[in-house]
Amino acid sequence: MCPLWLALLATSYSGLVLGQTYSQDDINSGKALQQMSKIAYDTSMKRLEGSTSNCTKDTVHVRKEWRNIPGPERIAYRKAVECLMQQPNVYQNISAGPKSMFDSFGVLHYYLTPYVHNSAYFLLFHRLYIWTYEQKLRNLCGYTGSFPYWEWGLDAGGVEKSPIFDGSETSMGSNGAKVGGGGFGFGGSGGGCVTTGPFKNYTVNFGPNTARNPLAPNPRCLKRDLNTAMCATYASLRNTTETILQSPDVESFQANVQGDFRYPAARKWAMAVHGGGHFTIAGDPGGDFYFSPLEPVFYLHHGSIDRMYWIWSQLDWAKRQTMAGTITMMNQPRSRNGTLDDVLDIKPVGGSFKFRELLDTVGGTPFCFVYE
Ligand SMILES: *[C@@H]1O[C@H](CO)[C@@H](O)[C@H](O)[C@H]1NC(C)=O
Ligand SMILES: *[C@@H]1O[C@H](CO)[C@@H](O)[C@H](O)[C@H]1NC(C)=O
Ligand SMILES: *[C@@H]1O[C@H](CO)[C@@H](O)[C@H](O)[C@H]1NC(C)=O
Ligand SMILES: *[C@@H]1O[C@H](CO)[C@@H](O)[C@H](O)[C@H]1NC(C)=O
Ligand SMILES: *[C@@H]1O[C@H](CO)[C@@H](O)[C@H](O)[C@H]1NC(C)=O
Ligand SMILES: [Cu+2]
Repeated sequence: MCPLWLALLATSYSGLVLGQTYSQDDINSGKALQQMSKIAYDTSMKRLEGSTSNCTKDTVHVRKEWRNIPGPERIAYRKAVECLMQQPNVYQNISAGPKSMFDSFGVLHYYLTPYVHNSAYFLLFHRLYIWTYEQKLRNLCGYTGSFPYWEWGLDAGGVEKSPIFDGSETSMGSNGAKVGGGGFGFGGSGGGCVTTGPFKNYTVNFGPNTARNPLAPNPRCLKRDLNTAMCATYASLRNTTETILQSPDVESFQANVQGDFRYPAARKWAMAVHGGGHFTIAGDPGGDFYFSPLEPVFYLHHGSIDRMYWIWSQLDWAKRQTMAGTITMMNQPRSRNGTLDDVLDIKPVGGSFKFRELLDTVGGTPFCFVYE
């Protein structure tokens, strides 16, 4: 005999999370996501009450959606990114292509791509990666505001109008100039160089991945090909919410987030929120699997992936501190399973940590942040 609540817990169909049910309307509108985010926030804060580290309720950083950050703070964030583009590159002896600390993050991602996508390390690597970037903005460039994320679903009605891409002073720059016939999948509305506002003058220094020497100098403009259909079809509020609700364990969660076709249940997500967000920006280097971090909005996009992971894990924190999968992309070449005792070393860009240390965003070693 199985008590009803246990049966409910064991069921993982849409709309039900730990006994909480959400209507389809609340899922589609983002209300359910907001409520789950609140539960996650409260769960993390509660853990901080017993904190023995220097991460406390007073020191914890709250990451925010771009449009919930005041204009002057968004400008300060963008200026800090421009500052990072002026700081010294830490891979000085590999090639003349990379020129700045901002570029160093692109080099690191290029090196690690075959191990940190569709593998055991995807979620925790990207968590450490964007956090390290945040630390550089703070420590090298004096940024003191909130670290932003991009809730894609808020732009499903028109990415060009997004406060992230509207080309205003408080945005991250505009769409690319309209060019004919380009675009991935449905075809975007730009495709050329960013025309207005921040990052209009940013020079992408190396790449693409298809170049004979991808790290060699190749100065060019930043191109974007904003794609509202991509956003609405794969990264809607409903997609984000149901991905969280329909993933009972980390293996299915990471498969659903990435649309990993090795998993039959993950196939319906197709491009999924991860690819959906990337290809909503698209262009060059935004659409480049290896060099997408040279697109400044990459970090807002992966902020949202990390927020999803944070919400998902807080919803059943006791059971969701696990790792699944092998240590190569799509298990090619075949490799062993990853473990939480594996070490993630991102020197010289950042530090070296056991994956286990990266599970808790309020653990204090190294992380101390939550999302709202
Ligand atoms: C906590 O302490 C460590 C080392 O003692 C330091 O690196 C880190 O920045 C501190 N974190 C916070 C949130 O103060
Ligand atoms: C670059 O320098 C680093 C640190 O000095 C060294 O570990 C690495 O082997 C060098 N790489 C090349 C290609 O020379
Ligand atoms: C880009 O550079 C030009 C020439 O230096 C300058 O006039 C313009 O203000 C810059 N635009 C932006 C958005 O920074
Ligand atoms: C993703 O969201 C869109 C818009 O709400 C919806 O049409 C689509 O069916 C969703 N995808 C999946 C796999 O549920
Ligand atoms: C690797 O993990 C899978 C499940 O994720 C498991 O079935 C398999 O036994 C593990 N392999 C080893 C060698 O532990
Ligand atoms: Cu990546």
